Amino acid sequence: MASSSETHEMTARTRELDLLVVGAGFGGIYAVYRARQMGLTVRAYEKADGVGGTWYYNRYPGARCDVESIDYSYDFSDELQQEWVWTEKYAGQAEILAYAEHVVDRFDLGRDIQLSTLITRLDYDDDRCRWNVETNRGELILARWVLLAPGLLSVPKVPPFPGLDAFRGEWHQTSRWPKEPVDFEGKRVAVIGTGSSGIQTIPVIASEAAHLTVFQRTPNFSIPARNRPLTDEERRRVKATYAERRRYAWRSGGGLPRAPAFESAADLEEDELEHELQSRWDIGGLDFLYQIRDFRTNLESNARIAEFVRRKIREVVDDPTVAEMLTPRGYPFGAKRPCFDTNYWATFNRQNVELVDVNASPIVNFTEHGLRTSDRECEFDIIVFALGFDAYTGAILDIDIHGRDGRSLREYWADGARTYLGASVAGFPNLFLIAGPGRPVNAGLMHHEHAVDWAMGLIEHARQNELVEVEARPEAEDEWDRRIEEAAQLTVYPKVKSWYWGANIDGKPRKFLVLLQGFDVYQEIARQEAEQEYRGFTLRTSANAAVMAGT
Ligand code: NA7
Repeated sequence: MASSSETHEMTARTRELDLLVVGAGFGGIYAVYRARQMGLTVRAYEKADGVGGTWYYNRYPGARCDVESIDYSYDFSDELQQEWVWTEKYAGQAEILAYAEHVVDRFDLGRDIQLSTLITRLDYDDDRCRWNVETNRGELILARWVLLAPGLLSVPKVPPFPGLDAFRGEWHQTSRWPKEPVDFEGKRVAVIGTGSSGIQTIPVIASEAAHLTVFQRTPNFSIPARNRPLTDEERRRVKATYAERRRYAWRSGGGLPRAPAFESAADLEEDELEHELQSRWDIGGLDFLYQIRDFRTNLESNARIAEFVRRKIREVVDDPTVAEMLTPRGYPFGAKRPCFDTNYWATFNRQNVELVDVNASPIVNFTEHGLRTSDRECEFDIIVFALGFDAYTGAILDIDIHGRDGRSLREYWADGARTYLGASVAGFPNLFLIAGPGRPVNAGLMHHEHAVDWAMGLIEHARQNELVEVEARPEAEDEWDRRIEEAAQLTVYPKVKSWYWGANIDGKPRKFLVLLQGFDVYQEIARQEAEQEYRGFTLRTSANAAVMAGT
């Protein structure tokens, strides 16, 4: 990491870079590695005082990855994947953060990562074909290329409840958890929100607190993760075949080394379906989620899986009224991101846990000692918000970005995000997006590696052809927009309000934010784009001279 004396010196001067990277999560870390390999001068700017992005911030009790640890890791270095020892099937936050820090140390990337620095503004200089970049520390950086990797789930949804200032107890957001442990022992605690973060943290908090009240708005589908330690034998087997495992993942639709066992649940006999679902339910996690290919496109198939999960809730939860409150209805399984849990449903059998449906009893306001719902007053020592994120666009739009002719990205995206390939935006030359809107659902680090490699391929193309500017064409963007919309309409995703289309944030435009065509399909499109010399881009050799016909 940059030492404080280095940092002080850096603030005193203007810096010139080939590539400026925003963020030092897994995307930003890999970008620094790749850029250095290409001989570019590069520097990543990270607002936190440590690397790791999501895994730096989400330190809440129970935070764990929903992708298996052996797959939620970089593929770019076989030495790295052979050396690193994952201890659990689904790694916890601390272990993933340790992995991120290890990668930075192992490849000596820290000297090109500047911590505790927020990128506040980007201005494209049309004449010089470069970006002028400002930080919150008064630095000015001039960069030929900018790569935005500020995280797709990194801007927390602000608690929208009136009176929070009046509350005299402690309150925390799962996604801004303090480094020091929060002591729940003997405390009256509230958790608001039952998405993935809420579902992970509720069982842990319940086991420590004197009393826990869970405020739920929408019941969620959840699958037991059945996390467990990995054995030496499992690790040995994976390491012996890592290359093959990765190859398989690269070619898959989900970016994971998994093939569904069945095409559809719709045409299986009742007994067979029950047997298959149960056997994978017993393994848990991704084995259950990815067993049937068409669950996100075939409503009949989907309904049978959904009903199986609903029955599981009734089997576990003792009180039928509570079981019914916890049961997701009225939207398909997988239309919101399904959660993986450890003892979530069983937690509601504990004497110290209570469930409140905020649709029946809306939260009216916070008070000095707790909160008031429409029908009662509750007192709490600690309140935990697990309200989700301004996904995909939040962190990008937090930066005041001005492209060609001063065009503001906030204005350009006022009706919803538009990109070409999820990688580039018309009017914002020489700027790449790594994990923003318009890409396939992100299942981990290989998505970041692909996004960075592709951007670097275009930078290399520019270097070889003496291009000063590359910029997505508006028509290519229109076509990409249509593709995203059409792909979404073939699935169950639009059938529920979710962060996949901005519906969790008041005032955010409703527009589908991910490409539901699979990682394999996306890679093929991106490969062809490169092979056809970036037809969707305008390429310029000087500020005003396009080198492609028709531009
Ligand atoms: P999510 O999945 O967006 O979940 C947020 C939860 O908070 C969800 O249950 C929301 O209910 C609830 N919420 C949001 N606003 C309110 C208000 N105003 N009142 C009551 N409840 C509210 O975020 P997570 O952090 O759990 O997970 C996000 C992803 O991060 C996850 O999928 C992983 O990929 C990592 P709603 O469903 O909107 O009714």
